[in-house]
Amino acid sequence: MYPFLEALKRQNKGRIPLWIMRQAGRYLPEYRAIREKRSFLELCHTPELAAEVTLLPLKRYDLDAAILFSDILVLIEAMGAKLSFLEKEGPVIANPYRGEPLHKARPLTEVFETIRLLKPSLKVPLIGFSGAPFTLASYWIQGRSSKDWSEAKNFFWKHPKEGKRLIQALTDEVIAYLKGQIEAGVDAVQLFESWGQILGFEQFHELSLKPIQQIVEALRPTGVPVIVYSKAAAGFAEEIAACRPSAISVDWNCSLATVRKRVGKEITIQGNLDPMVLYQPHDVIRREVEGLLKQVSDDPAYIFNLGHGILPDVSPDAVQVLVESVHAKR
Ligand code: 1CP
Repeated sequence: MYPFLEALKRQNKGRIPLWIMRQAGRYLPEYRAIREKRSFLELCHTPELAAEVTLLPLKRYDLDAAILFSDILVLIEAMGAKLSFLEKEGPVIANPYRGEPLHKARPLTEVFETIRLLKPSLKVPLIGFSGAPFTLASYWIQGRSSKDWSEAKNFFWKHPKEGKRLIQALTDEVIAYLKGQIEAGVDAVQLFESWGQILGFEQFHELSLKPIQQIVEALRPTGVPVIVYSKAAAGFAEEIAACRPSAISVDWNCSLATVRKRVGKEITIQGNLDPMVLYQPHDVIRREVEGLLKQVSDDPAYIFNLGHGILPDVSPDAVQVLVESVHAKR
């Protein structure tokens, strides 16, 4: 019995399951040591290394799930984007998308191999993932991260036909990619929609929700639970729940109790501690976790997580306090 999977079936009576977005990241000294010798993309593309990095946080902490070490952007790289990661800047694409004909992605066999390597050594469920189509399209068009994503937004206004074609192609690729991960053995998958919040109401429906719904429907026959994380989009909680994923993952600018009232009982909720809490003194971390968990104390359909990825300079000791505080609860 895994509390993480039980919670995804809305019947967890065990302890509150906990995992942390970006749990195998730069806040871990052992991760930084590996990164001194290897580039980030090299880690993503080498199964032995990706598997080793996936396991790092589980060696340190009592976590209830592992998440595959990779990045959402390897899928558009496999479709032809020339991707690199620059030290201070993050992802950069040398050939941003301008409406060219689309090619099928190279199968990401190294990711599937990582999953196969990991499965026998794991004592907890393994989460696979993909970026949601709109977030992937935004990086591909913009070519890098952005505050306003004006290039990406403009593309969809100026070239609606090409925009729709791109989103459909990405939707098909995400489905195939996640099916491949499921065949290789992941126990659940999470969709990351990091930039949906830049869209207006109607475009959010068309470019974010519709493809997410299509992906959820396509994966339903596999029986593997799908978690949808749409950052800064708790305003659309009802609409996301209506896509009928197993779980909705929310960031910190909403209350879990209110979200539960809005989405009803037939869906699992994941979240939503503000990652900044981990910079605070240990007693503040304990207090904030306690306050958060009061809202979900007997909820059989709740998974603890941060509201977004853990930040790179958080102290590993703060994470220990966080894990202990959550598990002290139930
Ligand atoms: O070592 C390094 O310098 C790389 C840092 C790093 C890491 C550890 C990046 C670069 N990506 C990752 C891993 C990663 N990214 C995982 C692995 C599993 C985990 O431990 O959680 C996952 C699931 C992601 C997902 C991801 N990548 C998202 C969605 C979630 C989110 O943060 O909103 C996004 C937007 C990316 C793009 C990306 N990759 C890396 C960075 C710094 C970014 C974000 C850039 C930006 O802010 O726009």
